[in-house]
Amino acid sequence: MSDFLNFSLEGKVALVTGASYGIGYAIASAYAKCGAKIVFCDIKQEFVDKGLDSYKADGIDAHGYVCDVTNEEMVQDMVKKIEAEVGVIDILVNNAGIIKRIPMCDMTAAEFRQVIDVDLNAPFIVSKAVIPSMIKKGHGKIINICSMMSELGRETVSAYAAAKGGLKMLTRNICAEYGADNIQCNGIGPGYIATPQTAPLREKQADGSRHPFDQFICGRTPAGRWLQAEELTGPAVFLASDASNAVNGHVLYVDGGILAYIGKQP
Ligand code: NAP
Ligand code: GCO
Repeated sequence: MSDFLNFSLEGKVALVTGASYGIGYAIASAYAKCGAKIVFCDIKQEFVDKGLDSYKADGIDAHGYVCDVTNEEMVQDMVKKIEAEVGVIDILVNNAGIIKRIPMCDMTAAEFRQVIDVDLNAPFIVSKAVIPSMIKKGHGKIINICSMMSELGRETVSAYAAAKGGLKMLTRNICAEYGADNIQCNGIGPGYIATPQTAPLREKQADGSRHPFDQFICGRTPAGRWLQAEELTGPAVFLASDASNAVNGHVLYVDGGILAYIGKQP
């Protein structure tokens, strides 16, 4: 079969950062089902162990490493270990991320920097650690998990929007710098996904009613619902496979149509 229709990840080594659960876990699990060897990292051994148990329960033989992706020395050491113990990384998904929902004038500079550090500096650090071996190998795929906030602002997420907007441009710049080395760097821009990160936005109110933000987002999504992490996996497999070798510097929004929709009329 020609590469143009090759969606297989057979034999590829995929590193997904922050993939003990949530979106990263869904993407890594899908990659395993498509034949990839799965590697993931998390900050604490307890989360890595929990992640390994989850992958095992799903029949996936994953490799887990403790690594704070904002720490360049830890990242460089982790990549060296992965190359020695699993193999050269063919696919990197910069998924690890945090958010702080604080009105900008109430947010400290330290809080702002912490979000930028995980959501923007870390994708730079991890990409920089894996690109040299991808160049030697003659190919590589980097997928950055962007956001609706790569395109839109909203109250209380100034640091997150700044980071995710920057991540969109880092995606384009890696494309520009390393496209000639047969490295494709693209983004996935999820809409609103039901994960631990958005749980506070979906909590039932004291009177049992739906969270106002839950109602707001369902009104802004043409499908009228939150998306599931598993709905990101098809696009993630496409961008990790040879079928997307001519796609570079693109952010694929998997948002149920939010960016195309002004919102439900009253
Ligand atoms: P999540 O449930 O909060 O999971 C985030 C993961 O990142 C956790 O495993 C977390 O590990 C890990 N992590 C955080 N900081 C880290 C660090 N310094 N080093 C290593 N790992 C770290 O989030 P999610 O909803 O799955 O989101 C995953 C990605 O998608 C994020 O980049 C997020 O911004 C993005 N996104 C989410 C949505 C959504 O609606 N959920 C939409 C668009 C984009 P710990 O458990 O140890 O903290
Ligand atoms: C928020 C949400 C969003 C989602 C996602 C949307 O507080 O608005 O957490 O930021 O996480 O990034 O694409």
